[in-house]
Amino acid sequence: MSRQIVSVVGGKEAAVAGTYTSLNPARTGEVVARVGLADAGTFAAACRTAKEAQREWARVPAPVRGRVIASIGRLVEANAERLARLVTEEIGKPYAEALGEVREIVDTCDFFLGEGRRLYGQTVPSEMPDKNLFTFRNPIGVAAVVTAGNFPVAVPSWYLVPALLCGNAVVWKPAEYAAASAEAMFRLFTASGLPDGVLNIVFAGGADTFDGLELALGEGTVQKVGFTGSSEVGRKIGELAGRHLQSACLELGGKNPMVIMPDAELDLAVEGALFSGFGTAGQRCTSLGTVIVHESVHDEFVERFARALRAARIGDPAGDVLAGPLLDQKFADRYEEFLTWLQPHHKVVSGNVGRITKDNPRGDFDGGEGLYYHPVVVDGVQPGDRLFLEETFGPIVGVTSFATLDEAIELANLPGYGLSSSIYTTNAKHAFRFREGVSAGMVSVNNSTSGAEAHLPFGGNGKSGNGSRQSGMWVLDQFTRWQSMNWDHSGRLQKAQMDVAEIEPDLDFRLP
Ligand code: UN1
Repeated sequence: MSRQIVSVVGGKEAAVAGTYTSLNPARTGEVVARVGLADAGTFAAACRTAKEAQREWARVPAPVRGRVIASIGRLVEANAERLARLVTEEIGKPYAEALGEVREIVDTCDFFLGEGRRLYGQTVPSEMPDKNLFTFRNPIGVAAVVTAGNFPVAVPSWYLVPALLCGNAVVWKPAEYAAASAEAMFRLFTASGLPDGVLNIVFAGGADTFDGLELALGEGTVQKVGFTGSSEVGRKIGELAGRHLQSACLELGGKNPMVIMPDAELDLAVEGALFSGFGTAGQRCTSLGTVIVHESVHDEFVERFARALRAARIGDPAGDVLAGPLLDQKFADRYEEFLTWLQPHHKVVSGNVGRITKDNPRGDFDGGEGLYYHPVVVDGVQPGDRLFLEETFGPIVGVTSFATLDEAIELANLPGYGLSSSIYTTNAKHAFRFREGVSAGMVSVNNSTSGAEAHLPFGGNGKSGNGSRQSGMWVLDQFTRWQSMNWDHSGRLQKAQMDVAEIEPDLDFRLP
């Protein structure tokens, strides 16, 4: 029996203005959840409710809020298999990866439960006597968080956990096609004892969310917008937040390059390319976009890569497979469009292309009722190609070649994204030169483009984001604002820059 789920605002079910059916992409006849969608007014009302609840929450001592985060971590850990199974059922992510995704929530909680006892401010010396200076981290207020469904629980936790720990309230709008996974995570979070209204979940379509956000920003009930999704929508959200003088934390797309040097261990590189190109069916923000391989090892690499891919299993995500289906019909439709970018000078070295069906099977797998696609490796991609320049969310990887490392770095940066990148080399000089030159926020050496750990800064530059960083201590700057305090206990008005003692140097002094 499928679930019926609706938005929860202030601990109560919110009004429903429309419906959405979340399907299992591995068997599209199976309904995972029927979702009641809210309208823009409900979204704005949720932000008002959050604003009310935030006042009290901010007064809860940070170490106590840290204990709540600890409880969330325990609850998620105790429900890890159930939550991972639901993620697999709803978006088709292979179970082992789904379990890893759930682990990432626990890791995030582990990091931030201790932050409740730090959240350090500073004491700073004053330029005048009998005066003390301090800094405090204040919560920002309400964060409106809009997330994608490719990481339906881990990536939201990157926003929710630090936002709550820092004393903010949250209105979370997850992707409709991952609504059941999001709702399950919401229930685990609220089981921790979070007061009603501190965390609210609103299911809504994109246009209603945007209108609701505009209303809320106008009413002054939102102080931070968190968004994970496409560069196109990120641009609009950043613009909207900017008009209201609020900053957005944007985690957008990527065209993540992998450079393979002539001194690389090729089999290791093949393994990395396979996992980051085709894990989650190529639908991570960190998925591999283009392999930029040195001309001297190009042919050997392409041959080994194509061979490894042919041997890889695509199929039921509940089993031991490299990739399952695409996330949802809308991603399948978009992916079909990316396939039209293939041109005569491209060479598909992986076998068949397109949807896996009875007429276009992959070995003995005919895809059944699932949104399964052949994984594709395209050799001969050139810098002017759309396949080279634009994100192609789905199981397709381009290959191009280079002669010098400087040229490889230039190619790596050319598409103008800057989320993740990787280099395979056994020479430290190459690794550091690449790190310095590449525009990405994340650089892997002898590792794939995926696999960010939960306590390192994560975020992009250029078309991948506005420079904001999530995770670890760095995300605290997204969810707190620095306040400075000066306290003069001299009993007189000491004017900064004016009433400052001077010690006269003898600047004409020279050594004999
Ligand atoms: C994303 O796709 O939005 O590094 C994030 C990784 C994951 C996070 C991906 N830990 O692939």
